Amino acid sequence: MRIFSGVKPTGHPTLGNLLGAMQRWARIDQFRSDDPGDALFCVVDLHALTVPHEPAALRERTREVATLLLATGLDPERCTVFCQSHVAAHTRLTWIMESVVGDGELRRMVQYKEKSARQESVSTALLTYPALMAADILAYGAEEVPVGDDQRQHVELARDLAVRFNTRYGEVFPVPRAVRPPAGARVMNLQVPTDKMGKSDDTAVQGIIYLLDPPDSARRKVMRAVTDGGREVVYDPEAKPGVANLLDILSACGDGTEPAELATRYASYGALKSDVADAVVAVLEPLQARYREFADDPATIDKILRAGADRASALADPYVSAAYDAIGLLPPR
Ligand code: AQP
Repeated sequence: MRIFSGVKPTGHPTLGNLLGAMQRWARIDQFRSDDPGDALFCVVDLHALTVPHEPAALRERTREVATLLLATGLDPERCTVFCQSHVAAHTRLTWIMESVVGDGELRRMVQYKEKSARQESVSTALLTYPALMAADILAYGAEEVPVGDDQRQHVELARDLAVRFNTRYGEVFPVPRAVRPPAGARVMNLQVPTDKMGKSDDTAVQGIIYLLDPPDSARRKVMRAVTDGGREVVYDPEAKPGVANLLDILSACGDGTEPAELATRYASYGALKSDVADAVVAVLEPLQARYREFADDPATIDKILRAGADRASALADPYVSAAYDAIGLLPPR
């Protein structure tokens, strides 16, 4: 079974990225086989070009995200950690994916609608982003894609494209499926609990916990989280999105006890917030300590990314060659 997932260096990674995806990737890595080619985790830097960006900031964020991936506990001996732009297979396969996806399908993607509505001028790359994401997944023949809820629609499209390609041109790609975490699949902004906690969101930043926030600041953000009317602690995401978000965070940071079960343990919002703050700080502190160790050793990060890209290329090239062949492109002789 092969697993692939990625994170965009579009901002400082957040608690949402950790609980919805990165923390889970590190656990998968610990429990799986010893073949490092079975699980691939990628800094998807090409995806960061779909929105306006500063080149110097992109380079910095790419390094930060790669370092954080290792700090979560991903072991480069047991999985493959690399940068998307270092592996040519992603862009080579994107063109093939663009030839099988309809423009209507791309325009229907929720993330495209939301992000294009916020921008004055929209790049073609923002529209074709899901074709690149399908290529990211299919280039490795990945079967499982562990993601947060916001990426499920894109994985569904990758699934459709795999089936369509295989039906039209012959079996090349395994059909992937999205895998969601049991808790923390959609961490919401602490100030606007109806909005996702997003790393590229520059509004309501007091509601976003960044993974490298000083613990005191993270604690303050939790204690100031918007809660809902009434006083009763119940898990009701519709009627009480603020409280439900805190319970989800507590569940994902802790031992996975169901949020509804956790709710029964609290008689006040204050006690709940205080436990959520403790739980968040308990997750962030060791992560930040490991981050600092890796950040002090950039040569090791470079070496890990280089080895990861070499391994990833070797795994992807046969799928890309098979797709080029199946679709009728003459192989070089
Ligand atoms: N709030 C979240 N809750 C749970 N999971 C989340 N993820 C992202 N936000 C949350 C998951 O983290 C993985 C990497 O995310 P990404 O880098 O692809 O996307 P992002 O952080 O959503 O990216 P942006 O650029 O910052 O966009 P916005 O501003 O829309 O948030 C994915 O598995 C994702 O599901």
